[in-house]
Amino acid sequence: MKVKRFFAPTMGEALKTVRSEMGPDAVILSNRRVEGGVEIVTAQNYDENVARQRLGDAAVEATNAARLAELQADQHCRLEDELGRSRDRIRQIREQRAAEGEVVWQTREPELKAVVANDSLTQAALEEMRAEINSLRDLVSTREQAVAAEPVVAKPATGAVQQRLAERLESYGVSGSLAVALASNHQHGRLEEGWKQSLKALAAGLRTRADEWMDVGGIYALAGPTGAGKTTTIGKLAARYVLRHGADSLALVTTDRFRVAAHEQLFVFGRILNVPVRVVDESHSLDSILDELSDKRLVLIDTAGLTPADKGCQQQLEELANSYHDIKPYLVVAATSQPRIMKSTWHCYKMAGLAGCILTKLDEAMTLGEVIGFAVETGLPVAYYTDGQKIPQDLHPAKAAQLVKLGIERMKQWQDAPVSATGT
Ligand SMILES: Nc1nc2c(ncn2[C@@H]2O[C@H](COP(=O)(O)OP(=O)(O)OP(=O)(O)O)[C@@H](O)[C@H]2O)c(=O)[nH]1
Ligand SMILES: [Mg+2]
Repeated sequence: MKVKRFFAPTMGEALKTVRSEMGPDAVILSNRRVEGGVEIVTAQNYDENVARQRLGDAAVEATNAARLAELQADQHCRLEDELGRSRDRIRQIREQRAAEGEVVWQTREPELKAVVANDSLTQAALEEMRAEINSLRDLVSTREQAVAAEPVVAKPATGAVQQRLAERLESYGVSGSLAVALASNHQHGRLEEGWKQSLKALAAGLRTRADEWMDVGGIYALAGPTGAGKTTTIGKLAARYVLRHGADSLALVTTDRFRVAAHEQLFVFGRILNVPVRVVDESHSLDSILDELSDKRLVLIDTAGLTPADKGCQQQLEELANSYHDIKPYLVVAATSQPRIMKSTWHCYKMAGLAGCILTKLDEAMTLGEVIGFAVETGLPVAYYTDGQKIPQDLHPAKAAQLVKLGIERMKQWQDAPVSATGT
């Protein structure tokens, strides 16, 4: 796992450099505005277990994936800054020595003695600096060696009840590490009490939005992998809005000019609902379109589902990140996608400054713990969830307790299902 920090005047430039130096699969650990531009910390071959072990004791603070990435980025910046400071001090000492050498050349014996004494002092300081740098290097390499040598998953020792609780949580669908973390909070009592307590903790960790987009208005962009349900969800949101507030104050925009007939589906929604649909292309920038739509109360932006490696994907994210309009990007995550894919998508899209997420295809998933755990671990507030193809009926504002309960029902449904002939 290689971590690297980048600075650039704009987010767009930073992302370009990241892509060219780190490749398309680099994940963004953190991004923030700094004086004169932005700072992005990225990682190649990012692995949460490795990150956790590199952090050592500091990893206890990493209660979720988002915090873990932040701590990893902080650690990298701190070590890099320390190394930079040590290098500066060595350079200063070298310059000082060179200057003193000049003086020595011109002095007589007593002065020479003094300079020699002085020189041995600077020599000692130099040695000290070298030792400092070496110890920092050792610190980094020892951690890397330890990571390579140790088995990656280090489950804390748990009692029998905690162990069974963690197993049950895993069959609910949450990741092994989240299951262990939840189970380890259950210190005393029976399995059923621990189960209830863990589900409560899961619901408490699941952030949802109290307000509805329909009521607060604004500009919302739906981003995410191909087939996640972005366009269908825009159709559902648009229909829900028109039913409540009419069609006059709503507009749809798409940034998808990369695929043939990409806008068709959105234009169909626009025609049915009598809502304008605008397309971002070479002659119409996203900002100019949003300027024209400034009288609309709600603007929904659809994006193309492209793979992170695709140039168009980066272009779209830059458009969202660099816009001077207050766009709130939401990640659309299908409950049917693999947890690893959910996480890597999040790492890729968070450079757009994600405001939250929408969970789709809950009706198709065998268990919901994966997608619920994803929202808990990333800390992304869930605005809506969808559980079918019907427009707009299958769109619902997210409520934490209700989602966790749906997950229990789904788990029971599969546990109670008769085992099929092929499944035995
Ligand atoms: N069962 C089910 N299907 C859904 C749901 N949401 C979307 N779909 C279906 O998933 C398929 C893909 O949905 P789209 O809305 O086209 O996905 P997208 O994210 O816009 O895809 P791209 O434009 O290719 O990036 C369609 O067949 C939708 O009907 C859902 O909640 N449940
Ligand atoms: Mg689409």
